[in-house]
Amino acid sequence: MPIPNGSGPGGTRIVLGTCHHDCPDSCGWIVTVEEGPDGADRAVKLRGNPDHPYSKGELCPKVNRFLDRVYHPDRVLHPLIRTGAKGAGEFRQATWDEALSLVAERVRAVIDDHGGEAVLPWVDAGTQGMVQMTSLDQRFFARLGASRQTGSLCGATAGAGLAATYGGRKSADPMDVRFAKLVILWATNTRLTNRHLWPFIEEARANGAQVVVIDPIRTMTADSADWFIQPLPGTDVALMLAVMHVLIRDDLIDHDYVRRYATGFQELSERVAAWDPVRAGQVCGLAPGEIEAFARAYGTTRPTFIRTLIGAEHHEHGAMFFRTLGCLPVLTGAWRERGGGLSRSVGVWSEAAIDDAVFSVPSDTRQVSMNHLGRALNDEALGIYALFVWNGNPVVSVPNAAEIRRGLERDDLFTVVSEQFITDTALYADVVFPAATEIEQLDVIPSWGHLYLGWNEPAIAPRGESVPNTELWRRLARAMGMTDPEFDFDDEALIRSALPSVDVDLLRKQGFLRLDLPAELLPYEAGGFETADGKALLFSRALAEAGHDPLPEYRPAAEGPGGELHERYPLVLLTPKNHTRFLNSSYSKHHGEREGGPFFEIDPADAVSRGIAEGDVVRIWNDRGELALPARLSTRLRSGVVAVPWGWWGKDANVNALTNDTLTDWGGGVAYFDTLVEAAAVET
Ligand SMILES: Nc1nc2c(c(=O)[nH]1)N[C@H]1C(S)=C(S)[C@@H](COP(=O)(O)OP(=O)(O)OC[C@H]3O[C@@H](n4cnc5c(=O)[nH]c(N)nc54)[C@H](O)[C@@H]3O)O[C@H]1N2
Ligand SMILES: Nc1nc2c(c(=O)[nH]1)N[C@H]1C(S)=C(S)[C@@H](COP(=O)(O)OP(=O)(O)OC[C@H]3O[C@@H](n4cnc5c(=O)[nH]c(N)nc54)[C@H](O)[C@@H]3O)O[C@H]1N2
Ligand code: SF4
Ligand SMILES: [Mo]
Repeated sequence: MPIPNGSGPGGTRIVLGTCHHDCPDSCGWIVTVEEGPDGADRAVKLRGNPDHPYSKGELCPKVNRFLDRVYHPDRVLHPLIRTGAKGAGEFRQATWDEALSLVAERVRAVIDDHGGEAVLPWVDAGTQGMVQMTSLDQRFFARLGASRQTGSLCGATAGAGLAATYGGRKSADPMDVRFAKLVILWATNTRLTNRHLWPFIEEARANGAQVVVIDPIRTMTADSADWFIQPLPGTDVALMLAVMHVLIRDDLIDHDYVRRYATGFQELSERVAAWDPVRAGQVCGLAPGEIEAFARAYGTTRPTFIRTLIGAEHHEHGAMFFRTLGCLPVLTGAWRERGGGLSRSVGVWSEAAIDDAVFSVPSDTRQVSMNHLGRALNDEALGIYALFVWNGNPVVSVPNAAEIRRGLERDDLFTVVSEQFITDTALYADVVFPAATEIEQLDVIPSWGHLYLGWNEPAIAPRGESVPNTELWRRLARAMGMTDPEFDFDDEALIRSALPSVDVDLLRKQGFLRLDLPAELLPYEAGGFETADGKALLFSRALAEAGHDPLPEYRPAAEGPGGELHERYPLVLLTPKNHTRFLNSSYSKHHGEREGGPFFEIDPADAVSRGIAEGDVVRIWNDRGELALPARLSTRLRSGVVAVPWGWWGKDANVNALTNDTLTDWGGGVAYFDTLVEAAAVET
């Protein structure tokens, strides 16, 4: 029998929740709560909910220890006011009233002197819960007339790329991968970043499917694949063009599907005619025979399931990657079958269930890219004088960290951070507000990796004086004299109002609820693309009008091989997620020792030519910054490509000191992975 929310044996209580992390898996969890010696509830166990249809009772190495985070001695439990220099991390404890008054007074002064747009909110997905990620803040900042955040660290470029071909962002149900006969994990490290999908892939494999991984790094997922294809970073579009070349040349096209549901086949055919596997192989660093074999496998197997997430969007031409990838299942008609098509994010389905009118009021103030935080803070003409950060740690997660630090050090900038810990960003705050953790706050988690909404019941009261983000906005709104009745809504009222078509009581009782969608989700089985005529755009006039190539095309990154900087900085630096115990920039401070410290991975040939030996401390640098890290000679990488795991904090470990802040072609993301560096052993 499913475990209902609230029951529990012998004086304990069982509380159903959902992992809030920015992770596609949105696992269901169960918290066991006991009355502690002081009479207050204490969470004593947090485990996976075995009834959850997707995560099936398993969590992951970091969240299995989530209670360590909740009860960690370093938790911020009271409001803090800065006493030392910015960045020094010297604070004194303050009362909520004092901290709120200070913020209200300083923000009013900024607005009086410089106008509302001198205030900038910066939020990421530290919790991706519906009300605790971003809700009442939208109303609060709109009332201030603040600048609006635009762009995205994650997802928007991929979504915009797919939308350029499909008109929308629908995806195949990830769980349907189990019906596939060919599974292509293209620029995604499933076993690390999407681990609960792996059993479904194994199910496909047990039924005879072949698993292909396409990645410039031989990741743990590549090690588990049947076929690993290792192109040079940022060259996949050339590979896709050659795949399409072979599909058309060998007539592996579903002509009926293309005729009915696509436009521009003729133009695309002419474009890809020039991209035979030999030419693409030169660009990608792959043997033409391997490209031929892959293209033929794609064109002759059914169903074929492409799985991709975010890795490929962190390039200058990231949107073009997804726009081009979207063409492949159209050409073969792979969308027709369960287990076919392409799956990236299914967030579009949960977004459709959310009516966010209660959260916001219209605002047409200027927009500032969250990826250019450093540039914005250092731009006198832009004039940002107050910054609010919550659910994020931009010093560690945004490119060009040195520039961000420089901006945060400004004496005339007033910075407010809501956090659970003193992160590298919170170090620069004038005021830190203590943030509740997920087991201390109510929310609904809309997943982007499966089709279930997750309920998150608070298991314990917020520790110390910490509060959920919604409560912070309510208190700040009152302190600043705002009177919208919505600021009096409690979290449950916000949730109920934002989910008009969802049976919230059933969701709460079960802990999860499948979105109201057909059991067999075939989004583009019969076309129905979200374009004007319902057809996929192999050729896109809209792209041409926006100044892009109307057809899929490969372009090298400006900061990449062949570019101007390459001579000085001959190594391409990749900085993807690499640790099972980290979630983005979270946990590295607390689980770092168990992950063995940050390191610099380099191919043995590249190491030898630079006099670098295993374990040597290596200086890695470019015009933006430098790091010194121990070398790991690694056969996971091709020559000319190096890697540093991302997520570590500190001036000497944060790899975003080096990364490229060029925005992506469209979609507002950023080109972390088009970064060039040079490296040398440090003389000791
Ligand atoms: N070099 C490089 N950089 C990257 C990436 C990469 O692959 N390489 N990946 C990018 C991607 S995809 C992403 S999504 C970003 C993520 O980057 P981050 O912003 O680092 O994301 P998280 O670690 O998920 O969360 C950030 C903070 O949110 C806080 N937080 C969690 N829950 C709450 C809450 O309820 N209230 C409040 N107030 N705070 C909370 C946590 O304590 C944490 O410090 O980084 C991007 N940066
Ligand atoms: N354990 C763990 N799990 C996580 C996270 C975490 O920090 N730790 N973060 C979560 C978040 S916010 C996100 S967005 C997802 C991201 O999930 P993924 O997209 O799966 O992860 P990434 O590490 O961003 O990138 C995946 C792969 O893309 C590859 N890649 C980079 N450039 C290219 C390219 O040009 N071509 C090809 N073919 N491959 C390329 C990288 O080498 C990497 O192996 O993971 C989530 N899950
Ligand atoms: S971080 Fe991801 S894998 Fe881990 S418990 Fe949360 S949703 Fe599941
Ligand atoms: Mo992300």
